[in-house]
Amino acid sequence: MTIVYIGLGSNLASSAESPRQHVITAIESLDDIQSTRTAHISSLYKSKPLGPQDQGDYINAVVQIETELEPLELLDNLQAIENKHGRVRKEHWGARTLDLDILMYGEDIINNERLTIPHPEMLNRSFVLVPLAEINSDCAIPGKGLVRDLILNLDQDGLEVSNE
Ligand code: ROI
Repeated sequence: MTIVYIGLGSNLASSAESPRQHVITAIESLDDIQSTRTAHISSLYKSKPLGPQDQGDYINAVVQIETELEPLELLDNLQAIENKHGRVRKEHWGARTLDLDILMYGEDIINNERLTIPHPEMLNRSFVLVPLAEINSDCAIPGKGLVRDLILNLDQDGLEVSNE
């Protein structure tokens, strides 16, 4: 059993669901993955887009799961959930209906064509580290340090809990 952290993000509605609804139903889908259970769910956060500004605000969250799946098996399951939510891969750093990222997989450091873990961008992203610290205040990123220390250096402009 491995403890894994998943980052979720959405800023695009589909015909069926708002960004908030995409994140909520994705969290439900995580618990349906084989040999996997959900342990902790952060609040939903509203965040300003990182990258191109001609896109809407994001809803972000982080979930801690426990899984028996190998990293690439887990990735396959996450991509199936993204596809179910109508995820279309087009513009790099553009709007998306649903993004599911494996942030950390236990203490593992993984570098292959499909996965870089710990997620290379998470250190710079308050919309990842703040929800992560909410569900594990002692969380350490392999090779990088404590999440609560890393947060001190980050701009948290426009990040707010949004449970409306
Ligand atoms: N910006 C925010 N605020 N939240 C995200 O989840 C997010 N995801 C992305 C890019 C386009 C980099 N910007 C984001 O992939």
